Amino acid sequence: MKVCKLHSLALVAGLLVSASAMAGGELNLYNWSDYIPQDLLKRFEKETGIKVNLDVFDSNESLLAKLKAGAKGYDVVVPSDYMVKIMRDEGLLEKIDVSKMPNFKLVQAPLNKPDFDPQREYSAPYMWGVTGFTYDASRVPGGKLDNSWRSFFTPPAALKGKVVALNDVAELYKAAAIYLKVDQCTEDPKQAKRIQDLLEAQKPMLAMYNSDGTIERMQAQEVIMHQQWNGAAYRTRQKLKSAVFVYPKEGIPFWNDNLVIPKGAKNRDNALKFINWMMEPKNIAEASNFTGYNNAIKGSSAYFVADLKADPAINPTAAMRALFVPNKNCSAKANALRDRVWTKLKK
Ligand code: SPD
Repeated sequence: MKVCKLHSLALVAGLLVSASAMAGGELNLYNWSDYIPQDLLKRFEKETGIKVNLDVFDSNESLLAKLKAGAKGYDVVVPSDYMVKIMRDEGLLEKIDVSKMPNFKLVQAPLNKPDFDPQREYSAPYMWGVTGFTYDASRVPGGKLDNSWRSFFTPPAALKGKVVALNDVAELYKAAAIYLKVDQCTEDPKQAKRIQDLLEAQKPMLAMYNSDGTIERMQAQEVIMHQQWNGAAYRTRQKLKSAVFVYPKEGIPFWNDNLVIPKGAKNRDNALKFINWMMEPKNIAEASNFTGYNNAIKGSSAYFVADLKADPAINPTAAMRALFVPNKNCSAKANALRDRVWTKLKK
């Protein structure tokens, strides 16, 4: 009887919660996997009465393909820098004048006026970070690898089948281009062929191409080396103390991800509310503490946990910054060369 009473109380409470969540309507968020904490979304729901539905993707290209195929259900999606421009040019985004939002004053330079959206008409900053690779020092010959893309593209023979590359054409092609000192937007078929040859030669060393589950795969010691984003590397190191994240000396891919509203989103007002809410220092800091990446919001670092504050990728030195290679929007010719390399590689 007591159990029954408690049960019905819980049911009533549950109904009340979902009724109040429904009162503010819904928000359909399409984000990278493992890229926002559930607790933060719960707090947004509690504070606004807006129910959040989360769906996930694993690359900018799959996000683009989904939207181009006509997916209509999303209110906020999270493309990287170059992809904001592509989506904008393809007419896939709502103009939302982020620079006029109340919290925009907190966005720090240079991400208040990025090349891909200089007036911040379409996008708000989410996380920023870099791409390198992590290895397990306890399992590589000699306990140390050179801090060069060479270690990743031509790993020691002992690592055969224990290396993973991101399943991301933009990331892998760009890293190879940096290593070979080729422009990431090369229009020269000979240079693209050099990239192709490098990636084809690396392929037999790989266990797979996969951008999801990188942290778990490393922590479980299923593999020894993984191309990774710095936040994933930070989280890997929390459980695998022998994990070392490499900032390659030839150049460090730099990116930033953004919140945008796809054209025709049904819950536009809720999406605008969410985007402005995410620019609150405390809120975006909670996302940083979970993901392990920095963000562009002034005052948020005061809420960072100590480990995150101490991470070199969060406060890069001038020497590290000098090695950052931001994403570029390449010509159609360059993209066609790159896509041909990828299609051949994945056959
Ligand atoms: N877990 C997803 C993390 C996404 C990090 N940003 C991706 C940038 C791609 N260039």
